[in-house]
Amino acid sequence: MTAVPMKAFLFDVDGTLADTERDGHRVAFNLAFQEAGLDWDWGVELYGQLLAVTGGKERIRYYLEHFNTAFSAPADLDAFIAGLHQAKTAHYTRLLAEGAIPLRPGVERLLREAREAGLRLAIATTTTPANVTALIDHTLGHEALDWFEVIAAGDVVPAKKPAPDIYTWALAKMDLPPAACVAFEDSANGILAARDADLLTLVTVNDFTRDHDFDAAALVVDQLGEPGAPFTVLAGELEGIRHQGMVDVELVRQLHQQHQRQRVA
Ligand code: XBP
Ligand code: MG
Repeated sequence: MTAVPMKAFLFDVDGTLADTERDGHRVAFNLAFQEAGLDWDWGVELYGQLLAVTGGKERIRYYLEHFNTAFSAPADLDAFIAGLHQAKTAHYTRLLAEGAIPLRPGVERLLREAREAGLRLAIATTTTPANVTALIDHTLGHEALDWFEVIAAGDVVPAKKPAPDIYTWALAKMDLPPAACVAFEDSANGILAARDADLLTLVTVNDFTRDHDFDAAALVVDQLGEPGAPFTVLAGELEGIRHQGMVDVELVRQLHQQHQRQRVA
């Protein structure tokens, strides 16, 4: 087996590019429920539990099956959920347009560095495609959508994370082997998906995911870091790796090389 050079970064969206869940998705779900005359209210703690299931439509169904079993569901439950979810997406994209959610520290820096270094970029997320477009549009600007050669999102694969399918789909579109790529994730479901797609993965945790199991991650940090605002390493080895307290292309390249050497050995 020969070592493969690093060619691309694949990014999760929610929790990784931006902290979208608590003040974005959760709020949008609640607005959609209110609008539909439902008295459902997803507080922060309940929402943390509901995040066990990826995908908004799947999350609503999970809520009904496990947290609101008394609700008498309409005959066409699929259509009912789809309607609620459509309204939720409209609220969510409006919140993003209002500038409610910034990118996480270090995200724009790393994306720009990766582009300068000639790395290819992609997105692999379970969220709805319109949400990805809105996030990029209202943070990096519309042209930045072209930075990503593949945006793999939503229902493009039926099995959402923790299934590896969204990553496998993106890799096939890019015509790249997993060994040439590095994934960025924030959650247990995300790392399982990336691991089962054979991807080396870096994790940035957030308040909802801090206690998740990240055994499969090459490195777990609290954030990507910025000059003068370094990351804290939560798990993983940086021994023998030169770094400046930030996840930058050089740090990721060294981790990738280390991983390649272990694989080839
Ligand atoms: C996170 C998700 C998404 C969002 C909601 O995805 O599970 O379902 O919470 O978005 P990731 P939708 O971290 O993979 O980006 O309502 O559009 O599904
Ligand atoms: Mg995520």
